[in-house]
Amino acid sequence: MARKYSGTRDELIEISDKYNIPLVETQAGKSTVEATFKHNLGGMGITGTLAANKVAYAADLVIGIGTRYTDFATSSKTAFDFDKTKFLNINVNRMQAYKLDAVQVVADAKVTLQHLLKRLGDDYQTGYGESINEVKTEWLNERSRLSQIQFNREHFDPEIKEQFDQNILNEYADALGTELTQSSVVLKLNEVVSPDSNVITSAGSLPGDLQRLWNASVPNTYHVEYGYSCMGYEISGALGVRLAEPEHEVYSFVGDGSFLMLHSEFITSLQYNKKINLLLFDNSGYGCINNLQMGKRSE
Ligand SMILES: Cc1ncc(C[n+]2csc(CCOP(=O)(O)OP(=O)(O)O)c2C)c(N)n1
Repeated sequence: MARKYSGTRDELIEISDKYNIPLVETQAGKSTVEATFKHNLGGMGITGTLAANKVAYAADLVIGIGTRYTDFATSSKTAFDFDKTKFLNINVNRMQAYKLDAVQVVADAKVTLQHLLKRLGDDYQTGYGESINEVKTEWLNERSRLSQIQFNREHFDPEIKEQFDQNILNEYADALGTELTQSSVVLKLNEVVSPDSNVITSAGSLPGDLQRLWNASVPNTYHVEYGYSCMGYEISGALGVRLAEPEHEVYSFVGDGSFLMLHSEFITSLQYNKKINLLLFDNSGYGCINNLQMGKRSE
């Protein structure tokens, strides 16, 4: 599990390649290593990928690099098999290093990985064998299935079952004036947005969908505020990202709820001629909150 601030891309690739270790990503760590790297299995935890969660549960050792092990990343501590899994945490923050009763290394991630690489020698290999490639292929097939899902007005089978009947779904499509599913749109955008663009989001259903679906093929191009998951960060944050990296396009993924809550930096960006691209996903409500309510059988 990795985060990106100490610039560990090269060491992560080297250690993963040499010893056949799968890499999984937290929200803040996503895109430290490009998604195209063969052992990068993508997002970890409740909003993560099938592949990342499978290897995490199978692991006998998890090396947590810079991670805070938040509830999303650990699926509220159900993502690991605590009977067998041990943890080695590398973190500059001692409190975070203590988590999950780990062996603690309070140090910079890059320097620690460089030491580990020297000390592990040339003989060691994990027992994952071909299974890393197999779970990655399985997940990429599932991802491609999600990209193909098309709404239909007769017998649509939604991913979240038994909540809306066909009449309600049709009404919803009519009210919104679209039949596109959010995951298919995210995946299409991943094909057409130039890979060196920065993508940014923070609240609602989009951070989860992006952590699972977005494949960043250029390192450090994924910027998601999921510490507080603060609605309204999407547009103000996009302007900040544009100011910090003016040579790259920035695409802000924003839900209609977040957009209504705070969009004034949209005007600032126009005033100062700092271009940001807004992708507004209008599902006419607080979709993720509605989802939680339905999950608890609330009307
Ligand atoms: C400032 C703030 N207030 C409240 C919340 C709690 N909250 C999280 S997501 C959400 C609804 C987001 O709705 P929308 O932006 O339309 O996204 P959707 O879930 O529909 O994708 C709310 C109220 C929050 N994260 N931040």
